[in-house]
Amino acid sequence: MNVSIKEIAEKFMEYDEYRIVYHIRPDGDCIGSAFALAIGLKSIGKKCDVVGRDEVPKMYQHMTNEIELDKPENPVYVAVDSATPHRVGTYSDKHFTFCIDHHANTFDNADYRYVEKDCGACSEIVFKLMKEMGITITKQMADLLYTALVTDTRCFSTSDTSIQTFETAIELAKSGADIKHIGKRNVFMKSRQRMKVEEILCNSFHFTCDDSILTGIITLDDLKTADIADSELEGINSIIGNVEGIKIGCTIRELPNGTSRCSMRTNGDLSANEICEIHGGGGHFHASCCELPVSPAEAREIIEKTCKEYLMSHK
Ligand SMILES: [Mn+2]
Repeated sequence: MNVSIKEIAEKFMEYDEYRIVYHIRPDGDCIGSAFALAIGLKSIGKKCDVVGRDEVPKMYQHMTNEIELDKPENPVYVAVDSATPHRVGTYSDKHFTFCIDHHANTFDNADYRYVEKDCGACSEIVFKLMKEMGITITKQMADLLYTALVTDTRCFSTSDTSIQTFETAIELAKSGADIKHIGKRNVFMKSRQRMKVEEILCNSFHFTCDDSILTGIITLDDLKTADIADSELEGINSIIGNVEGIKIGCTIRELPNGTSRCSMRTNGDLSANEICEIHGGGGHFHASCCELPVSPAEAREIIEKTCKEYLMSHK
């Protein structure tokens, strides 16, 4: 059931034990949102833990390791930043009482769902919810929420960045978020390994349709060559969408199970969400994903064909 922010805040207050679940292959937004909400709930006397199929990416562990969580015995489940039950991975068989998200959301069986489609980051909504519950935002919460905000909007540059995004940032800065360092450290600074894998990606570029469609590939072997883990690639899918003149860009990443995750970026009136829906995926208007059960090379052929057809039907 879809509810208002006020209603979901009221419902939140009714329970005492929570398990917050972040999505598979976690990013800064789901990690920052989940842990900020957890310490916020703890600050008003609730019992709470945070779980996910995959571990917290290394770059965020310095923020989350120090957080002491509870061991709730009979928690209600909360999904953050997860568009579908598939996104909560090994927890998808659980009953979810709450779902808080900013994607084209199909988490239909959650009891109480609050979604702001295409808002900059899920943390904007979590911030709103915490304020609505009367939680005082500490520096620790602000750092987590601000990290989520800048990583998902690539430092206020995605088309989902809005006035609300900036207003949230201001309030988080006032609550002590380390605005001098968090953006640079999490969005712009790159390791040598990261530079290498980006070079490999750029070398794999293939332009079609008068250079309006661009695809790139990162294989598991490429990760070995660059000596980098998949969990350290956050934001890499946005490179392709920033190539001048591109209408549709797709970064195809080989997954350990042999499938290919295709991250679509579009510009202007073209909807990445609509293109990904053709292959059972989804996400945001300009940034979306789908998974194809084939190799990256085969996925490239399929995706280029789909994009070409989509482009032709939207001229
Ligand atoms: Mn997000």
